[in-house]
Amino acid sequence: RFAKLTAEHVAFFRELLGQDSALIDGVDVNANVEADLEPFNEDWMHKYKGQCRLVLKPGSTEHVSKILRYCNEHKLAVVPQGGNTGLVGGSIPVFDEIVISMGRMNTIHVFDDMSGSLVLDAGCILEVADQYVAERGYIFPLDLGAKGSCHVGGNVSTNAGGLRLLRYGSLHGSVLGMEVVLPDGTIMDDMCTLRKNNTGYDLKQLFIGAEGTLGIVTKLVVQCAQRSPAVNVALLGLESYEKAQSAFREAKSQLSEILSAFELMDGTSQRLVHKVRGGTKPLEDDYPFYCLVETSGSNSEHDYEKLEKFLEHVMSNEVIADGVVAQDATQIRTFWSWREGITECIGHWGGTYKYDVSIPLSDMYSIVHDVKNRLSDAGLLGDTENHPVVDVVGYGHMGDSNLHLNICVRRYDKNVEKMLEPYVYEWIEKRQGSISAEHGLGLAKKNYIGYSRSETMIGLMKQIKTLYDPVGIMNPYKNVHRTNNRYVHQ
Ligand code: FAD
Ligand code: 2HG
Ligand code: ZN
Repeated sequence: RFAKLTAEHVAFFRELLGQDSALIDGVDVNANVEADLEPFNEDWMHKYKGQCRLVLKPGSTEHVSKILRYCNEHKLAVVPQGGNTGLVGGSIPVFDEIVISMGRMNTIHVFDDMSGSLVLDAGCILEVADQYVAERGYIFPLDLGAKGSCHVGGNVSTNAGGLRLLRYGSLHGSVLGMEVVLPDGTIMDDMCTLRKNNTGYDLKQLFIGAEGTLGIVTKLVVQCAQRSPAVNVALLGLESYEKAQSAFREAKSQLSEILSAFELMDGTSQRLVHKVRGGTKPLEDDYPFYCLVETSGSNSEHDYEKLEKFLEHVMSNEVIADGVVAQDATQIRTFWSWREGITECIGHWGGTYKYDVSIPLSDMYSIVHDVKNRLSDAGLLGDTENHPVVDVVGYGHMGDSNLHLNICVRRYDKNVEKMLEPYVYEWIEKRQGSISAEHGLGLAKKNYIGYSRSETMIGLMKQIKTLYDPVGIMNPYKNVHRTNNRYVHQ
């Protein structure tokens, strides 16, 4: 239903963008740009591959507007791309959609050091934005392992949760304003810098988590928080998942307002990180579970004392088997690296099947046991090359009831996939969980939305999609667009 890209289309874009470096033209068969196109056609996990022949790199909102208007009129499908670190294939074309890469739009415009509001382009790298506000005593309200590459526009479009949602809340709360280009080229300017604005429907909310299916986010206003001068981190070793739950309860009650992260890592994930990276483990012995507890407050001594007291309490009550508080900033970074490094390390053997799920805490980890047993019983998990599955790991944002179930494989394999899907989704549905806590639907989960959303809601989502994007050019084949409500059992 889309038009095929021609040299004439490319000529229009070339003239609009005005410089050769602002586009990669693979429509011209003599251009020899295969290697240049490749990074835009492949995702971070090397799992999804597209066949895009044209990458456009707009330098301004006006460019984005003119590109989309033209594409809409000529029925050319597009995929917005930020840092391309998404984990559900949302940023990769399925066929030959045009990639609109946002990296050139990376200006930080204004920071108000009274209110903490930051105005910046969607293509700014998260870490750069955080560094900018750090120099002014503030913190960007989102942090995640891909911060060195992901864009703030990509973060908002996936509604990324990250490591400190527990403290700073979701982007639905901290994004104050937004500029978006709609598929027909209309610029929606809602660059409000105020915290309160109940004037009619809050339209920007629709674009938070829309995964580039409704428009292209070009600018943002983000509410940043005061950066805490005192950050402390403790690492706990625990004998069971039940004990991890008790530790979380205690942390909330004893650390209350200074608690800024509570992350869970199972023993398998830490074994795999150690196998890949080596190094000295923060705790001497191995445990089935680890928790990383972070506090952020204003009084270093007082916070440190509080954290030590908490540690003594959970240790003397045998909630934890061992625990250690980081002694300096370097050790804090080291402790975090055992958590943030998991995603990269577990991909080391070839690939990972990823399930990013929300489940009530009491049940959260049992899915890891059930999946592991299922794959073992099927003879798919083992130590030899003949076994596609290396291991099954569970970790994540315990403070938000968000588990990352990862099946670490030597190769992507249809037999493994059949054992996992729809089994995992059915498991989650039975417990009223969510099949996508923070990574989105993308291509990976678009057919499974019915496990977490009712038919009525899916119907409304489709109406919204049709209203905003009647021609359907925005990131087609992803999210709710033209999908079945429910996976059909083979
Ligand atoms: P991309 O991958 O480029 O795009 C993601 C989606 O957004 C796509 O559908 C794309 O079309 C759309 N999009 C991108 N930019 C725009 C725009 N300007 N306008 C409209 N649509 C756009 N996620 C979490 O939630 N929490 C984590 O803790 C976390 N940790 C991660 C750690 C690692 C090591 C990695 C690799 C990923 C992690 N992620 C995490 C996944 C996460 O979704 C992304 O890292 C990030 O939010 C995506 O940003 P990006 O700029 O790379 O977007
Ligand atoms: C994290 O919390 C990210 O580290 C990535 O959301 C999770 O790799 C994953 O499955
Ligand atoms: Zn996560």
